[in-house]
Amino acid sequence: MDQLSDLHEAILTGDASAASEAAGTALAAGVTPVDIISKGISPAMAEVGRLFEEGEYFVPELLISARATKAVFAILRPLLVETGAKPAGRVLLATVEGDLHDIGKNLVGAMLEGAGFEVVDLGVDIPAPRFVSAVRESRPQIVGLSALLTTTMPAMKGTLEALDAAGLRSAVKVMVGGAPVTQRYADSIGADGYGETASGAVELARRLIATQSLEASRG
Ligand code: B12
Repeated sequence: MDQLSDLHEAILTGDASAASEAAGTALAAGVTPVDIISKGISPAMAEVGRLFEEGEYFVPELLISARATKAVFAILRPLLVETGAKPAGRVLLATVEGDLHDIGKNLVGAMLEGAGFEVVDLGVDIPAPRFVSAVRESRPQIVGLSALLTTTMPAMKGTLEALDAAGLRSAVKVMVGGAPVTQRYADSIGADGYGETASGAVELARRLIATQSLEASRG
């Protein structure tokens, strides 16, 4: 999409004001907030990740690119939530304990909001007991866990166990994601679903809500 090439460039160079301006221009040209996220921000951040892996980018570049995406989110968020329609469901979303990566999680949250879900974002480095208390408070249908480090993936299992021990496991569907996470890992820890991308997360959330309604109607 041509209107998004300036946004792509601005995120890659970490220019927050150029990114905001490019997002504004794209919106004025009729590009939807959801397309700005899925076709603009998401591939740009994937590219930033690739450049980092290849040793072309270092931590400062990553951080300024992340800051540029946050500036765009600040513009998009009110547009994503202003539909006023009945929410498609409530999702409690967070990065697990020990892990500070939030770019992917934020993209997932923004895409879910764009698809009409209500998102309760707990943030990063969230220990299992916080998930338990937040599930009690917010009563979500879905809990979404993000992990970007192989060392923090076990915290996903720990969170599932804590929900189970608190008697809450059957009250929620749990979906997991993040670069090192796989369907196989999700299955091995007993998660209800795995999403590889932010748009995949939306499909998955819809499917999990449908399964949950079906289970509820069967008693
Ligand atoms: C950006 C980044 C950082 C930034 C994070 C900034 C931020 N605010 O998030 C900073 C510089 C802070 C950082 C720090 C560290 N990082 Co880092 N980081 C990355 C990097 C380059 C990109 C991650 C990213 O944002 N990708 C873009 C997003 C869009 O993709 P994503 O997160 O995968 O999310 C998508 C999907 O996975 C999915 N998804 C994500 N979450 C969820 C959740 C659900 C429910 C669902 C359904 C889907 C889903 O949807 C998203 C959108 O499509 C990766 C390398 C890489 N290519 O992944 C390394 C990487 C993850 N980091 C790594 C490391 C080692 C670290 C540090 C330990 C470095 C250090 N020595 O200090 C610290 C750890 C800090 C901590 N405790 O967490 C390693 C992990 C290695 C491993 N095997 O565990 C990687 C792989 C780099 C590498 N090759 O060495 N990092």
